[in-house]
Formats: sequence, C-alpha cells, structure tokens
Amino acid sequence: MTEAEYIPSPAEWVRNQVELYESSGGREGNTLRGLPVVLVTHTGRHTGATRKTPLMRVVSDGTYVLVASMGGAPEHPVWYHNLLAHPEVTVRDGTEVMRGRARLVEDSEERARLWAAAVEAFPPYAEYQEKTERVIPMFAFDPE
Ligand code: F42
Repeated sequence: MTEAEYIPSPAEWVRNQVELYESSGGREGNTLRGLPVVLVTHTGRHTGATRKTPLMRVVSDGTYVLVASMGGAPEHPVWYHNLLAHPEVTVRDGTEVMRGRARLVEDSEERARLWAAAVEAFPPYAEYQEKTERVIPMFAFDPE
C-alpha cells in the first residue's frame, strides 16, 4: 500500500511545531505555554491525505482526551470532522507513538469527568468554553 500524501497545516506556527516535534523524535517542540502537547496524525475526510495536529496532552486513567477547542472559535476545527470520518489515528506523546481509535465522547457523565481532566491539564480550556456557544467536543483515545 502506498502512503498517503502528507499535507502540512496552513497555519505557520502549527506547521513549525509539527516539524520540530517530529524531526526531534518527540524530544523538542512538545510543549505550548510550558505544558505538554501530543501530536495526532489522522486522515483528511475529503482528500484522504495525512494530516498532523498538535493538541494539549490530556490523559485520564490511561485514556488520552483530544479536545476540539480551537481557542474557543465559533466552529469546530476541521480535524474534528476528519476524526469522525476516519477514527483510526496515531498519537505521538513525546518519544512514544501509539495507534488506536478516536471515539467521540457523548455520555454526559464521561464527558463531565474528562472535561474536568482537560481543564486541570490546560486551564485555558475553561475560558475557551465560555467564549463559544458550541459545546467543545472531545474524543477519547485508547492506545491499542
Ligand atoms: N487545537 C485544539 O483544538 N485543541 C488543542 O488542545 C490545541 C493545542 C495546540 C497545541 C499546540 C499547537 O501548535 C496547536 C494546538 N492546537 C489546538 C491547534 C490545532 O493544532 C489546530 O491547528 C486547530 O485546532 C485548527 O484545526 P483545523 O483542523 O481546523 O486546522 C486548520 C488550520 C487546517 O489545517 N485546515 C486545513 C486547511 O487547509 O484549511 C484543513 C485540512 C483538512 O483536514 N482538510 C480535510 C481533508 O480532506 O484533507 C477536509 C476538510 C473539510 O472537511 O473540508
């Protein structure tokens, strides 16, 4: 099977973070505002291309939580739609690379628990939720 083409993010700061994170094998470029970041590699729902998205590292009882906050923007980030269409993703956490499925968190109790973990890991998520009318979606990722 041939590998899908990789299309870097159009946002320069994001593209640079992905490049540094990967080229250093996860040893550099792995934080934002001093807090840890993971790198999610996924598939574009229309292009089928490989996409790479850095997100804050949120882990609750071994489950990674992927928070589609996009700074409290009014629309969901594009990667949210990609993950719904193609849930098979890779998560890089520093030097560790894990494959698995991203599952949208829908259960309200689970959501409350994982949201609390997310805000604890990265407090600005709470401000982002206040800034937007959408309910910020989250995916749960359990490594295979
Ligand atoms: N974003 C978050 O939402 N949560 C975080 O915790 C977070 C942390 C973070 C840490 C470091 C960092 O560098 C960035 C961080 N970001 C975080 C920003 C995040 O990495 C994304 O840049 C942001 O969420 C926006 O995601 P996006 O998927 O909307 O990205 C835009 C800029 C983008 O790449 N758009 C592409 C484009 O060309 O416009 C779309 C690419 C794409 O996936 N296309 C699809 C395809 O088929 O290939 C089709 C899209 C469609 O449905 O039409």
